[in-house]
Parts: sequence; structure tokens; C-alpha cells
Amino acid sequence: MKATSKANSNIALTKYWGKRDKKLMLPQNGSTSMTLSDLYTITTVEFDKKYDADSFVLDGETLEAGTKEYDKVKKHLDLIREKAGISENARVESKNNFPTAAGLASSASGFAALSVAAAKAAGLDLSPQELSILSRRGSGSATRSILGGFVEWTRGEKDDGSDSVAKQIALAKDWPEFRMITTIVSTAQKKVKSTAGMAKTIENCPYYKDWLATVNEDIENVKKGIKEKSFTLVGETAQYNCLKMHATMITTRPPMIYWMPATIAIMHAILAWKEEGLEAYFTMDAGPQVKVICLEKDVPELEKKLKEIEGVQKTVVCKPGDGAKIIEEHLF
Ligand code: 2P0
Repeated sequence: MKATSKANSNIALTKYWGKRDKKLMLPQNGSTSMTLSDLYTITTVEFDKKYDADSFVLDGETLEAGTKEYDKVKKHLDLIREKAGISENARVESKNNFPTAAGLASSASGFAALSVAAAKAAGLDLSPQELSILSRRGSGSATRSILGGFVEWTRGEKDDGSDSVAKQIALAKDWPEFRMITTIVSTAQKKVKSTAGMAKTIENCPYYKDWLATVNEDIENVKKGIKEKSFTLVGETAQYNCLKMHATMITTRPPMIYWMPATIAIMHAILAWKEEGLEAYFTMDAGPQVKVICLEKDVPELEKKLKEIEGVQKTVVCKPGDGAKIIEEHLF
């Protein structure tokens, strides 16, 4: 009853911002993303009678029982134990190859890896769609990390969440030239986590209704752009959608301004480079890092220019990657 999974992180091209059901983690709106090849989580889960309690080690650190993080993982394992009809405690070890909670979507790869490994260790044989529903219960964005390449997480209409799932838009090999350059401008933990931030936005942002009214058009444009390999349509739509999401964050009380000076410097630079004929677009999540959407041919020039901007500490070039999978090498 032991299994290990590797799940890649993903970055939204059109964003998920807001829940319509907190318990089932149902979103207010659908979203689209690219699964990344280079930022991932590996998780080993073992259920065994020999364990007196659940234990979780993340990046070498033990999560103490009673903490929010511990309870979140335990709740997720309870869900899987219930589905599988087992009662054994679990030992879980997990490793990220990137800084946790710095706006690089560690919960997406984290809950996708945990779901795939734990389901397998518990003896469940779930389809990718069922795994996406299970991952969603841990963290919304994890729904999308189950599949590789370009993915849609449908909003769904049903109250039970059975139609709020990951769907394939295109495989990684369908558009291998697509790139996202992640710039790291700060590795500090963010002040307002996404879960709390989106709840506040729904509570009092006067523009949230406008976000919901226009988001489906963005999703359709991104899907059309991916299918037609129209880089301009995907990039322009993703950038516009990101700015609309940040407009709701900024106009929530208290305001959530996730951008740092370097974030804004990168945005200005990308807009100026585009005027000069170097086509790239930006997108940011609930954090200060900028993900630069571009094509393979422009990566060397963009990386060189990005590194010259004050405050840019590091860049990571990400290609379209595979969906979550079982691997043979265990962490313990
Ligand atoms: C996204 N974000 O679509 C959006 C854009 C942040 C901004 O999904 O509460 O960690 O666990 O469902 O999935 C981050 O939110 O939040 C996120 P929960 P999650 O990528």
C-alpha cells in the first residue's frame, strides 16, 4: 500500500478566482492553464497498520499535528480512505523542486501528486477525470495538474461537482514551442493566501460581477488560440485576463496588491519590447512573480533582457509538460 507520484505545476492562462462551494471546492468560473515541465512535486504515500498516526514531511520538515497544513493533508487522506474503505494511517513524504508559497502554485502540484499517490496506495483505480475531481477537493488549481499540456478546468453546473473537471485542450507535443519564463522577484511568503483572498474579493469587490461576466469569452479565446496555434490570441487574452483578475484584487477591501516594483518594471518592459517587435506577454497569480509567455525562438533574448531588470533574481524557462503520473522511485 505504497505509491509515489510526480505532478507538475501549472500556470493559468485564464484564472480561477473565487469559489461557489467551499467544501467541494467548486469554482465561480472556469479556467485554463499550461502544465509545466520543470516545476514539480514528488510525493510518496504509504498506508500501513504500523503507523500510529498520519505523518507528513514536506521538503524535509515535519508538519506538526494540529497545524492548518497538517489538517488539510489529513482531511484529504480521510476522503481517500473513505472512498477506498480503508482505515490505516499514512506516512507521506513530499518534495518540491521550487520555493513553496511564493506564487509558483505549489498547492497545484502538491495536491495533484498527493491525490495520485494516495489513491494508488489505497488501491483505488481512478480515471484522470476522477483524479482531477479528487485533486480539486485539496486545492482548486490542482484539478488542472492532473493533465499535461494545455488544460481547461470546467466550472460545471452541478451541485455535486461531478462536472467540474479537467479537460484536455491540447497535448504538450501539440505546441512544443510554447514557453513560459518564470521570473523570481521575491521568495518571501505572500501575506494573503489565495483561498482567503478570493473569499474577500467575492465579499466586497464591486467589480467581481464584471469579472464573472467576461471570463467565459477569455476562456473561449484561449481555447481557440491553442487549437489554431495563434500565439497572439493566446498571449493577448492571457495578459488581459490576468489584469482583470488583479483589478478585482486591488479593488477589494482591504486591498491585495501582490505586485512588487520589479513586477511592474517587467510589465512595462514587456509592453515596450512588443512595440519593438519582440512578442511576449505577462501573467501573474496571487504573488509578485511574472510569468512571461513567449515562443521558444525568443527565449534567449528575453532571458537576457529580463535578467538586466533590477529585482529579477532568477528566471526558469518552462515548457509544456506532462500530467501527473505514478513513478517507481519512492522517497522512503
Ligand atoms: C489560478 N490561483 O487559476 C489562480 C490565479 C491564484 C490566482 O489557483 O483555495 O491554491 O486551494 O483552491 O488553487 C491559487 O489558488 O486555491 C490559484 P484553493 P489555489 O491559478
